[in-house]
Amino acid sequence: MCCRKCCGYLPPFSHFATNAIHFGQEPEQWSSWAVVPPITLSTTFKQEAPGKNKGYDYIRSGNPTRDCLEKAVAALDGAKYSLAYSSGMAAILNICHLLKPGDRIICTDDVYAGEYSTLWLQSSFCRGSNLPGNSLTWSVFGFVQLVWLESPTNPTLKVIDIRACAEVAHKHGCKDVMVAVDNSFMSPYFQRPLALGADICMCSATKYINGHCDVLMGLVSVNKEDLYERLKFLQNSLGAVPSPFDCFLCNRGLKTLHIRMKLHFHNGLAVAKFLESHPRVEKVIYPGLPSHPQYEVMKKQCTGCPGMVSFHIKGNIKNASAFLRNLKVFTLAESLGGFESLAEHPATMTHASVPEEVKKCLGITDTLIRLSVGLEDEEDLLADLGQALDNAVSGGFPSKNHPQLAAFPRG
Ligand code: P1T
Repeated sequence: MCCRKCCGYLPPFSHFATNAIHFGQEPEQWSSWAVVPPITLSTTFKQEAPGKNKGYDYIRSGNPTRDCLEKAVAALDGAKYSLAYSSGMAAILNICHLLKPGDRIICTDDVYAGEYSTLWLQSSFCRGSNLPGNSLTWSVFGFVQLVWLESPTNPTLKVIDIRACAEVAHKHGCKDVMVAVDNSFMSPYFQRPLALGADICMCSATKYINGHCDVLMGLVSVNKEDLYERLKFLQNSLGAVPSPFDCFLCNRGLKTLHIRMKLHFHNGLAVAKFLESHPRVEKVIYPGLPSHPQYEVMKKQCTGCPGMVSFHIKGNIKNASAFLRNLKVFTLAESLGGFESLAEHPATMTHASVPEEVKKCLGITDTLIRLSVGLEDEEDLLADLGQALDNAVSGGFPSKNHPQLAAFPRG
């Protein structure tokens, strides 16, 4: 595997896009001087003598295509090290393996359902947006080894004050407490958790980082050498590593992250404002709107907002369902962060496995709809939402002629 000392890489550039495009991608590292990093499919690498290799020995331990991606991601996260995994969930499981039996995790209550089920066995969940100001929570910090934050939360988009949480955790927590932030919704373009005091930045690269809904991947960035060494050992020994082809695709997606995020923000804000002024919408949740309860925290710790907009439609589950079935530009599907607009119903889709009483407490009701606003033209997105809202509340049903909608029975 690469020792990171032998390659003569330049230090990171001072601006985001230049790092995304160039850092770790130097053509001189390949014998061909290829400008686009090649996909190295070989699972094994010839050794000069037993134990003497050119930086790589076996694909699970290290791979040149994965190395290129990890270097660029580290530069974007403002980290010394980054590690890639076969999914966001695999990245989370690797982080959990840093713990010993009996160690405790404290976790924000509103997280992606997969994380909810992975972490709940050993976690205390608490209201994330209250964490720093809650004296009861401060005493809880004294018993935890891992503080798990997701900001904004999925799907109700609560914003957590990362710096305040990290300060409290490091002051009141155990000696080796680790603060980890799931940065999947923001991407490093809008939020850098390590600079805000977190120890671990985790991302489902399946979302904005890859951005094309064609790769499943997780990423973890850290600055502390010992944490990196432990995670590197686990990455290899647990073996949940991405394929070279997926690394190539994700690295390609990364090159346009800055442009995509700007347009996601533009379209997300336009959609949020449109919904907020629409008579058939009960409530809009978008951290980039002044009406969001943690708008000030958002402005303090982020440089923008992604295309994630949640809202409550007026009425009941029938109206939510009719709205979703009437959409033509937005596709009714799980996941987020791709170039195409998606819409979903968290209560029955992404968060269906969360217990009913927890969903109720978090506000994941039958009328909650989550949008991942993509990169299409703003006018088409607003027109689509407008017609679907009209049809949803008047009880209208989709035209059978539309191919996407024909798949859904009238119910
Ligand atoms: O799907 P995967 O790459 O394993 O990532 C899991 C994950 C982790 N963290 C957050 C905040 C997530 O939203 C996810 C996956 N979420 C969805 C698939 C979804 O539709 O919400």
